[in-house]
Amino acid sequence: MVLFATTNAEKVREAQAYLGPSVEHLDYDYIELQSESLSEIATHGANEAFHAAGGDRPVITDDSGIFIDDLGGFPGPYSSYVYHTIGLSGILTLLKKFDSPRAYFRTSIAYCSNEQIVVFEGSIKGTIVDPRGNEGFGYDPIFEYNGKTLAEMDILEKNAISHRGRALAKLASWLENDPVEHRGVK
Ligand code: ITT
Repeated sequence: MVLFATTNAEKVREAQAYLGPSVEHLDYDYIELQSESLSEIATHGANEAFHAAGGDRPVITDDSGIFIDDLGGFPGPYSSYVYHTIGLSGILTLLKKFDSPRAYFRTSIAYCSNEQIVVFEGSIKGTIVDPRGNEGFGYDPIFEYNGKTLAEMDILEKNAISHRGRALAKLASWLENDPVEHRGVK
């Protein structure tokens, strides 16, 4: 059993689609470190959430961001703030003069137990387009990969190619090879 500390239930759905029901949602809002590194933010959050949850069950956190090349990587680690302020339409306005702006998503998943903290990363390159699709969440409608936005993919399709799916794949294979502590997680 692994606790997934996040305020975002959609992330948990994606992790459960990958790792199964042994991933349990811990609705916990950890203090986000002011950092440009997703991995540092996730690690700090995992450590905090692990102790807040009692310190007897492994905890994962996921810090993700979208990095737009023409905007120098903005919003990157500030993706949540930007999503809740200017939103998708604000991003599209900023990108008006650019033709097929390229971007990538990145996820850092931090796993914290009483023995260790390990980070797993994944990324995906794509293009920013006008919104399409009703699946997914966040920036999915404006992020196109291979002709489809992430919001035009079901959860399994998205997991197969996404930043989070790639990080989850690394976590899954690490859990499979890891001893005692995690047996039964996957
Ligand atoms: P927690 O920090 O509580 O886990 P959050 O939603 O704030 O939840 P992030 O800071 O990692 O998570 O997310 C930054 C922003 O990027 C936020 O607006 C998300 O909706 C968005 N986002 C994260 N993963 C995404 C994905 O797979 N597809 C589209 N948008 C995503």
